[in-house]
Amino acid sequence: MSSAAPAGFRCGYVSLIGRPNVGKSTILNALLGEKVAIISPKPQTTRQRILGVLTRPEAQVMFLDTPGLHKPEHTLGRYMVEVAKAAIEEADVLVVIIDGRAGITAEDERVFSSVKNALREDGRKRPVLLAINKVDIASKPKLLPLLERCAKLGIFDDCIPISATTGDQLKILLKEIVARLPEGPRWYEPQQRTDQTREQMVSELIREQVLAATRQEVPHAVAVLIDELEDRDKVTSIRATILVERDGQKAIVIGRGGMMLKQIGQEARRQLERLLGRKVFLGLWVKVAEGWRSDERILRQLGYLSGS
Ligand SMILES: Nc1nc2c(ncn2[C@@H]2O[C@H](COP(=O)(O)OP(=O)(O)OP(=O)(O)O)[C@@H](O)[C@H]2O)c(=O)[nH]1
Ligand SMILES: [Mg+2]
Repeated sequence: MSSAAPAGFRCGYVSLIGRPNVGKSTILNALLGEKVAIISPKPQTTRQRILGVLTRPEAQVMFLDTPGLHKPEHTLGRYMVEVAKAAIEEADVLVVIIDGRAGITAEDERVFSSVKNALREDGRKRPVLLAINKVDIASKPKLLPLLERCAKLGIFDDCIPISATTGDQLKILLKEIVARLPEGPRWYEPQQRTDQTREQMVSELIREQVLAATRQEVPHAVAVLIDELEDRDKVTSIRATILVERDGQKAIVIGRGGMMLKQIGQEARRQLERLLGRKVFLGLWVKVAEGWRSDERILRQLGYLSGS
């Protein structure tokens, strides 16, 4: 919804782009001061475009958090890369993110090329900022040469070292973003933070707990289907199915004597009660759906193919 804007008010889409695991979602949450995207130490955590709206007296920033750009190996991966590329096209300002501890990797270079190609193809010149994240764990002596190298690439209008975890320099990043937004009225009500449905956020919070509890190939093979989400008198009743791809993964997620699933459920319930502000009953089931990441029917059911 638009409204009469004060003179000089700015509003636009800002896409957060980068390879998996550089901290895009952590940056989004830190800038908003609220959790709208899930985070994990495993790559390819974000699978959808996630809108995060920040409204200030002088501007409304519509951040688009995106899946990490990578070489896809199945239909879900191809969808994720498409989503990220579409967000590049949609952006008024692009923020490319790298991991300051890792420096510029081959995967980052492919991200830079994708950004350059997208800008060349659509012929619209847009500001591109580089955020060098995780400076809290980066080697200080290597940071300055990295910064110089990034500035020399000729792709970025500005390169800003930040830490999403400590909040270091985030204000500066935000200021540089806002300064480059087009002028115009706001699109969302000031109190709106995201366009995700309650069901999507619930599903994501449960998946986050499965990611936190498992390792290696299991996190990639997990999806969460919400079977029931119902506000009762005093509690919200949630029943969800955790999909995995193989029997062995099901055994891992359930754990010995059901201990792992119990732990996932307890932590997820705590997070859900915080999100919903109500007491939650949470029932979790684990189901094998072989090859779901290439199964269009299931992907659609999970909301991963809608609009593509
Ligand atoms: N030390 C440190 N860790 C960070 C920082 N930002 C993010 N992380 C960690 O990096 C990991 C990945 O963060 P995410 O925000 O999930 O990364 P992402 O880029 O969204 O990853 P995908 O969704 O997989 O593309 C998590 O373990 C974060 O806690 C930072 O500034 N400092
Ligand atoms: Mg993410």
